[in-house]
Amino acid sequence: SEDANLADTRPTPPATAVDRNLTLEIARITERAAIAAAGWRGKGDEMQADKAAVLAMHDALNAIDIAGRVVIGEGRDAELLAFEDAVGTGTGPAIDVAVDPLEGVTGCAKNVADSLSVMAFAERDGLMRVPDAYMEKIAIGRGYPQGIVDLDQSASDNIRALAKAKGVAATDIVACLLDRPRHASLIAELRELGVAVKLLPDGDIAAVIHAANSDDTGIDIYLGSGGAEEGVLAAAAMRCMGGQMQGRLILDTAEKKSRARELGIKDLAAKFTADEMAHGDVLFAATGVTDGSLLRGVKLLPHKVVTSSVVMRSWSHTTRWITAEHGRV
Ligand code: VTB
Ligand code: MG
Ligand code: MG
Repeated sequence: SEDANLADTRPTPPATAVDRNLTLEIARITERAAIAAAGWRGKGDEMQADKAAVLAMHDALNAIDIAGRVVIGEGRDAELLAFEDAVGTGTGPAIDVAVDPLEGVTGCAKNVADSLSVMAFAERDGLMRVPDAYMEKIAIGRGYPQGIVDLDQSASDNIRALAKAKGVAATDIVACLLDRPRHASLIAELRELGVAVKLLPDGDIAAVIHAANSDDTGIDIYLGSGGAEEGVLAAAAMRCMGGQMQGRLILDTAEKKSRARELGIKDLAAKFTADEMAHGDVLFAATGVTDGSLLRGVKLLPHKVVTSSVVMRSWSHTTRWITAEHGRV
């Protein structure tokens, strides 16, 4: 029978939905930032690489017709793309913007895998505001009963539940997490169960996307803590892909707690679903800076520059992989 979704018999999106043509604009922006950062690959200078990406993203973003507002940005005191900054030309739809112009600055400076330029667009008030803190995260792909993994369960219980739902042994599960000393006991617990632990030097937005695409990547679950802002960006991607994700802020200082309250977070110990972190219609885009497991890095050739990007939209659940050739004139 004909797939209703492919036959395009879907209802018209609500008026509040993000203009779908912005999917090309958002990809253009991450392309620009990635190209700018590419010149800094392997130069050992994280700051300059990040600065180049921020500037390029800022300029590209300000050229498009949106009344944008930075919700996830470069911090409160940043010169460019700071929290609450107005972005875009100011005419056009009201859009809340999340940016990480160079996600994985270390990977870029060292010219190793998975440095990306990342951005999300949402309807006004569609993105959660978070303090500069870590977030405990868990993510799996679609097709599982709601709530089979949960941050309130032990890692072992989560793995057992996932393995059972997949109809495999816990030893067949591949779990991915950031390679950090703070994860030592979590890693030990997973290895005790015989889980295949995949340790990443950096980049947990890509890791969450991998967990959502487990058929392709072989990664069944993402676990552990990483940046809270990366958590919101990953939630935007997850909304487009349709898996399950939870995040819980790690507010281990009085300052982080009071900042969270200032940002309107009432229950400081709350777990947030992907939908709570990024709601309504959202767009997500990433362009590879260095060659990685998610995307090819920018190719700087004499006559052209080649970029590889992914752009997704939650309303339609579309994922587009875009290879772009930018002619050098
Ligand atoms: C996290 C993670 C990011 O950097 O922010 C991490 O979310 C920093 O963690 O994806 P540490 O403070 O433990 O180094 C990334 O891996 C890359 O920006
Ligand atoms: Mg950044
Ligand atoms: Mg980052």
